[in-house]
Amino acid sequence: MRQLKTIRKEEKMKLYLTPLSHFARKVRIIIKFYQLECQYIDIGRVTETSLSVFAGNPLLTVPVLTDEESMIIESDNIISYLLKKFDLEDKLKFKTDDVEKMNIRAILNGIMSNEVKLIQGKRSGIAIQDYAYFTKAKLSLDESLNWIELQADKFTLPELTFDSILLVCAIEHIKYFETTSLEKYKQINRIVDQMALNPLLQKTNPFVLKPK
Ligand SMILES: N[C@@H](CCC(=O)N[C@@H](CS)C(=O)NCC(=O)O)C(=O)O
Repeated sequence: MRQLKTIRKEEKMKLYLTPLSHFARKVRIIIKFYQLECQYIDIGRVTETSLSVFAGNPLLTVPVLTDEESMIIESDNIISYLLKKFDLEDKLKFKTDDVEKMNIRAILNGIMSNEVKLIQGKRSGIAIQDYAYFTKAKLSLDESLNWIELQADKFTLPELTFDSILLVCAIEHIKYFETTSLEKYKQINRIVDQMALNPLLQKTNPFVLKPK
């Protein structure tokens, strides 16, 4: 029994993901930034329905982190767990109780979720423009981008922060999947173009991971 415990303790952390997942990308950037040891498990397709594929996550979503006996779900919870477990200095300014920042994060996460809805809808083969559910998701995506465009001064360039990482993950995913036009968002494009030069962000860019 004791031996079994030792073996388990030596097991690497595992991050279940799909390579292009923007939610998983946030976590991967944090793992790379702090040079943590972690094995990446590509689950294949997010449309999988088996619990075991998602390491037991009943929401059937990625990312999922497994570590020793724990299973952690939700990208931001995983980051919080990593910072606490490894007693990491919060160099990327992840921790916050600033309401403006919290709203920016909620809206960027919402953009990412609405994009998942639209992509999944298209993949299922239905004419998504004919359904109010998807029309609203697209409207919310565009309204949220308009809102973020007006918050450009809250992103402190050229410093790499969790908020700028989140913005890059959301926007580059939209660029890759062409979910909506980004042309009019001058401030967002300016920030993302500047941040995207960071090597950590470059390595996890969807266009680099899976060139079109
Ligand atoms: N709020 C979750 C969102 C996770 C999520 O929606 N992940 C997508 C992949 S990017 C997924 O697994 N979707 C599966 C599905 O929608 O069926 C997080 O922050 O981790």
